[in-house]
Amino acid sequence: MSGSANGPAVQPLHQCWLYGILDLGYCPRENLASMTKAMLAGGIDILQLRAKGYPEAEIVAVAREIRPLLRDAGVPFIINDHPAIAQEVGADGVHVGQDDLSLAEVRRLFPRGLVGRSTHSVAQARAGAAEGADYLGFGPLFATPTKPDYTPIGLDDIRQVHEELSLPIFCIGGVKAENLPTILAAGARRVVIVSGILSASNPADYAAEAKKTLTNHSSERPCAS
Ligand code: TZP
Ligand code: MG
Repeated sequence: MSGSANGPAVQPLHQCWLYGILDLGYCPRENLASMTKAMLAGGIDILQLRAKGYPEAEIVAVAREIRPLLRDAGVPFIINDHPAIAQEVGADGVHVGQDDLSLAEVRRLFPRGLVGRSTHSVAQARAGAAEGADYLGFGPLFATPTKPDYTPIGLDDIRQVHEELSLPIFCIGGVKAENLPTILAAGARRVVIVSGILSASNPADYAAEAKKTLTNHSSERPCAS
């Protein structure tokens, strides 16, 4: 655990393998707290609130509802797209895409937390690392209804991006418990799973299965980043 600008210790990024996203497109408002608890019970290491198209006041309300659950679990809480909301609710980090603010602008609005950047190519990943992101998303590996307008990049660049860059990289897009071994064999170390967990009949069990695969893999390769 490491200290956070916003209170008690949270798990450091280098110990985060399974990144869960609480995407409001998959989870009705009344189930958000129970879904968060299920994700935590399943062992997710870091959680993002993604609320595309929601009014800012609603995102703040949801963030305030789930914030204590994550703090109690020592799991970093990331807000998608909105550094000012991350600052307002005392989140541990913010995640931005290629078309969002520059890292400098994000850090001006949200000075002390983690900043993640979505990347869709090796060149974008290099740029994200160079501009000082704390971690990267890399994908979508496969076509996914969660982010339908993006061309999948496949598995071929995963090894290269990990060889070149030393910050934590979370592979994303169509990652499921079932294809995780293939993705890890292609060089991935960390992943984001959205619909796989949120649409599972038992989200906690689903996350736990993925987490087990990830931790077994990382313990077999302890020196890799
Ligand atoms: N960024 C790239 S792919 C993606 C995001 C947010 C969605 C991944 O969702 P899923 O359901 O795990 O494919
Ligand atoms: Mg964005």
